[in-house]
Amino acid sequence: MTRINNESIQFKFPEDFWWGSSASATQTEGAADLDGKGKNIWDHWFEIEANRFFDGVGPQDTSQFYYKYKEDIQLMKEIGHNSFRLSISWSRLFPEGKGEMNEKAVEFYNNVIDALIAAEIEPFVNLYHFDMPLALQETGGWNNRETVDAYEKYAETCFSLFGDRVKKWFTHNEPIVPVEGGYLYDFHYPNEVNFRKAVQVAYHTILSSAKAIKIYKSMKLDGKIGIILNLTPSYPRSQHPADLKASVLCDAFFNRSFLDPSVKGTFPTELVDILKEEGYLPVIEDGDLAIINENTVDLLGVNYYQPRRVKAKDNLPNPDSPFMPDRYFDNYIMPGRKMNVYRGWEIYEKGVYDILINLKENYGNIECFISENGMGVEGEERFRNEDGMIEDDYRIDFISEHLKWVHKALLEGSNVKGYHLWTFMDNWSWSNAYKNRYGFVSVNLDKDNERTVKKSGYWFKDVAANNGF
Ligand code: BGP
Repeated sequence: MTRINNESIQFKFPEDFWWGSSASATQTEGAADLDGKGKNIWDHWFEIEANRFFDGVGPQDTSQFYYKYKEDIQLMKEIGHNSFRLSISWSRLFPEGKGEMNEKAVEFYNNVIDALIAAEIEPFVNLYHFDMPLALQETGGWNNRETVDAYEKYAETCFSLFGDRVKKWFTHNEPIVPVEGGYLYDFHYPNEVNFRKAVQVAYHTILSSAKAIKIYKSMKLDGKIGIILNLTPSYPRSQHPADLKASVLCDAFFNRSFLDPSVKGTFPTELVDILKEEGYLPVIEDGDLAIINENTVDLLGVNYYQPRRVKAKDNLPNPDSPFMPDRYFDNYIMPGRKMNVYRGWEIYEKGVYDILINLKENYGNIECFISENGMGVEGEERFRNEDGMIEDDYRIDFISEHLKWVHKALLEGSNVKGYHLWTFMDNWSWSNAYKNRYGFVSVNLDKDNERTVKKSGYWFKDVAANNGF
């Protein structure tokens, strides 16, 4: 690859910009039942309903980071990473979610963290990425307040084990997704449709985050703690008041529900009013709201894939149907929108800029970074050239078009500190398994998970080396 001539760099980022990628334990580690790891809800769901997973491939068949982490970290270094986000598997560290700790897990995460630091790649560590230990799910998961206590203990353990070396912590990744998937729309275990539980689960997750932040601060470790949220700007179909109202409520349900308590320590009034009026306020204990109010994040990870487009409802909701947020808005299919046809997600690059400017203007310009952004593509093998490299120019285009908007936000004063692609290497995804490939690095499932860097990986190496493109 040719090094970009410095003068030709049009989009220049700060020297200390974080360049890297993100991943999660369940999606990469493998060794799902090895070395004392307990089951989580994914191991369990696959056991009971393998047909819900693409090609019948479950979480034990991931890219085997557990065995190959050394090789992977070398590859990260090779393609210019100065930072990498991973998650700790709660059920690897505490096989039952609480109680006895698994020393093998401590050894594994120590090794990974040390190897990253030795390669000059800063570890960003997330505590929870959709992977509830099964034992805790069996007593209600996030719907049960005792899970918050177990999580506090788990978080504290991680801080004391690894907090001397890890300086960027995250309490949760996309906490609204398990709420939507597990309790509203049937794409995560336990596949319930129950708005009351959804609200309680969301509330307990927010509380757990604030409690973990409180513990972290009390330990006076040298580092920052944040949360990672999937923010989906809600664009109204038109400026008609009914469409505008639909977009405000959609935003309150799907963005501000977690963004406001995490950054401001308060809940959006629009949402609280609805929950009150409809009788769905969660059970809140004395003192909780003060904890949430006083323990907001230092740092916000923004996952951005696609916006939401909404319009006022065409029809009044059926009063007998289960209560759902969707009774306040309909999705709107915008004519001519650009799509990632493989994943069925809209591509709207400016969305990332709108998010960053919103954070600047309405959230105290909180320190943030793009913690996930990426393009899942099916059948990438057809782009492999004679030298064995996948020529994923569409991914280079996707990343650079988003980075241009990040750059514009930066110029306008956004406090954005980095960009992490989802994901480092092709990995297993929640029920889609290996259908869509996202990585800078391809993984050959038929050849002992052999890794080869894609064209985008080499391109990114230059971007990181030049702090721009
Ligand atoms: C985010 C998750 C990731 C990842 C990504 C891509 O929501 O944090 O874990 O999976 O989306 O989505 P998918 O794998 O469903 O295509």
